[in-house]
Amino acid sequence: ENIAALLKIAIDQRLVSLVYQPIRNVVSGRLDAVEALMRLRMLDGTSVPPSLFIPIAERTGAILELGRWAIRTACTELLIDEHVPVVSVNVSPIQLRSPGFAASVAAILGETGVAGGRLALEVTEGLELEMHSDILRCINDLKTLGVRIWLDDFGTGFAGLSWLRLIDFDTVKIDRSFLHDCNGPKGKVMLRDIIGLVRNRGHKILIEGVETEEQMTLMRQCRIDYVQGFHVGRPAPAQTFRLAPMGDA
Ligand code: G
Ligand code: G
Ligand code: MN
Ligand code: NA
Repeated sequence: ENIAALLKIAIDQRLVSLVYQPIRNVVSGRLDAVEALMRLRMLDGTSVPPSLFIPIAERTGAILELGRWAIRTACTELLIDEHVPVVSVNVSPIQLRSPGFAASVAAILGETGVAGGRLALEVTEGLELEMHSDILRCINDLKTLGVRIWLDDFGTGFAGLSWLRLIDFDTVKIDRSFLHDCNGPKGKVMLRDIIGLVRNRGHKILIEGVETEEQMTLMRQCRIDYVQGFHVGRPAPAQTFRLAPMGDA
């Protein structure tokens, strides 16, 4: 279809870009990281949401080239600035399963001179019902480079718990639905149970979708490590974060 065709020319035609959303350390108050989010423009200027084009890119295989482009772009347009401590980039399980992915990340880090520890890759369980040994090997290779591995959208898929058993994630991002559904007492218990589960396994916890000061207070009470959401900041182009040291933003 027409998006599949668009994805083939998207990089050359500069139809894809990255925006970055800040991540705040709850204790220090500093912006310790930003998440890179891909944007796609059609030829007429209208934009296609990732929820629409990422699944198509995964189906056609275009995700492999787009994924390498995203990591290289995050390194060259943002991580070259020492003010930005860490950038996280979303990766699809298809990338982790593809031969040579870890080597391509090593090559990008080498070319750009960015230390591996400043790159985080967010992996989503997605539709993957089982953990392939290829994925585990790839993640181990990435960890050898110093790259951080985060689990994204925790609590929304089928396989989250088994992934947690198999992989030593640096940080687990708890899906925003748990925060947004926690107005009633049942929802709060559920959120606290999930926080306990993740914390007892020794992972740092990031809660997504923090939109209000009340939610921020709850995050402090729950001793959450990192927050992300409209209350901290909306996704914005790279130059927004390059103007000032991030701690002051
Ligand atoms: O910011 P936004 O609503 O547009 O992002 C929606 C979802 O699209 C994100 O949760 C993320 O999982 C996915 N996404 C955004 N950028 C990328 C990317 O570069 N690669 C992959 N695989 N997924 C992405
Ligand atoms: O990778 P991930 O699925 O986490 O993608 C983040 C998505 O969540 C982006 O599409 C972004 O626009 C969206 N988002 C970020 N902060 C908030 C927020 O505070 N509230 C809501 N509803 N969505 C958010
Ligand atoms: Mn993400
Ligand atoms: Na997420």
